[in-house]
Amino acid sequence: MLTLKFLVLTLGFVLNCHAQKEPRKFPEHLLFGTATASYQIEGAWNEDGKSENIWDRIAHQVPCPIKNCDTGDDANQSYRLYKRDVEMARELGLDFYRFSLSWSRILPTSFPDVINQAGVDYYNNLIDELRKYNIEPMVTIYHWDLPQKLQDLGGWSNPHIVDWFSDYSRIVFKLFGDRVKYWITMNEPREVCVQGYSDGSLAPLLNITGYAEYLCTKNLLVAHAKTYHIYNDEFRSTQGGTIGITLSAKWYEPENDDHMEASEDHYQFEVGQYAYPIFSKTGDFPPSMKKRIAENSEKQGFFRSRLPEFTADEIELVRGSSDFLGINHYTTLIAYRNESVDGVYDSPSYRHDMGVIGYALSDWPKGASSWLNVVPWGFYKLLTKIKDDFDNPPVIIAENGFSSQGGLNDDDRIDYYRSYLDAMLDAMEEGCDVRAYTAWSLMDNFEWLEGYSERFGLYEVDFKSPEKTRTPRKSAYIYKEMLRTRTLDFSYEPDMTKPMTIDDGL
Ligand code: GBE
Repeated sequence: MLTLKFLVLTLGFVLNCHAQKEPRKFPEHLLFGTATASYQIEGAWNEDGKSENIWDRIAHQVPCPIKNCDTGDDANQSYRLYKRDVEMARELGLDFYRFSLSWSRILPTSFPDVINQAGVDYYNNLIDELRKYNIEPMVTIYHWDLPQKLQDLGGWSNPHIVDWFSDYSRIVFKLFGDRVKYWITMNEPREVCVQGYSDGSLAPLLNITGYAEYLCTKNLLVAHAKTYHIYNDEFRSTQGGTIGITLSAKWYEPENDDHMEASEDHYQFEVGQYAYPIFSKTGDFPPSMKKRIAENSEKQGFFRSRLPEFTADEIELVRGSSDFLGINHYTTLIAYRNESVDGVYDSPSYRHDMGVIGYALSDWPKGASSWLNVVPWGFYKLLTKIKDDFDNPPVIIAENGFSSQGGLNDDDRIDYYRSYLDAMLDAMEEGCDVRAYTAWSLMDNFEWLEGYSERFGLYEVDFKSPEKTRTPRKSAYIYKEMLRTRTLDFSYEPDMTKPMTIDDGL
């Protein structure tokens, strides 16, 4: 079943793992960071005037939907311990640190009428602490923690969210934009819309598949675009930053030549539904996606496509509304065309509209997360496709990383980072315009419905200890050396008996 090309790639990967590879230099201009997100690390869920968001709501639901009934109530307590977080960023020698803002901490009513000074102080302190040590803040405005009140009003399925979100954005530009030069409007809209509204695997845990995720997608894109233009028109000339969106993007390798179209459809339903409107000349959803959903809708008796249309004004607004394309990439699957993914043709469903199933090969190494297959050549293929499809946009790798069950000797995570960075360098040699690379994550944190059971950190966190003690893993030592030397060295072995040092001279 496998194509020759595929065999050669697989073989190449296996050989790469075992032969001792020569060190490779990273280009001078490539920036390195790590990432976290507000709900996953801050804790302090109801302190100092913060109001309830959709993750607080589901975390407190009975029976609990989250593994081991974990919650983000305390998480890493970064609300209190942010100085330790910045200290770790210094230990690693990061160029930037990516974190997100909690909407309900800054605007407890969800709206601009009340600004919670304690919440603003927290982010000011974090930003100032980073800048004191020459670490650039990279700020995600929305990483999944919608105020519960807005969810009660329909959340991302209500078109009024365009105003709600852009009002919130204008406030954070005003508050923090004098010191923040990298803005990401949204983290992974596909996960917000599909996992949140259609397959019930992220808050708000809705299952309205084939319908709600498309409303969400459209509103979210327009909200993103309006925010981009607010930045452009009101802040860019004085603040001089850069602003974009971050998409999740797996690679889907066709099972064989018969499944090329399936692989393409999957890419369009995952990445294209956002990237195409923003980065192609059309300003609209990918043609193949529009066609598949329209045809299914008609067959099912709808009077119009379940995928809403953009107005001419919205197309103008969305087209070109990103300075860079943020990519969160972790994994690869094999794409297989199956027109009846859910076993039902007749009822509306995102997966049925897409008509593709993905599966992993049994010999692929895996992380602790069920979905995480280690396939570095998929990263290479994804990056070169993005370059070809969208006229080589500037790319920020906003997340890439590996999950384990814990432990300081994380050689599997080190292999992951080395092989994925190797693939990224291959893509850059092909001309892909990658400007920055971000490891997910600085430290273990609240992994959504998996609670604390899956660990992505360069630093291990002892969630039972009062100080949420953070300890560098072997991968932290490796990342530090990589950043210090700007070299991908496949054989460097750190001395973990030595504590991490701070070498920024400050
Ligand atoms: C990111 O999402 C998030 O931005 C970050 O917050 C999170 O902690 C990190 O990755 C690690 O997960 O049946 O294959 O669709 C797969 C990563 C669920 C992208 C989980 C959806 C990973 C895509 C279930 N995945 N996610 S299925």
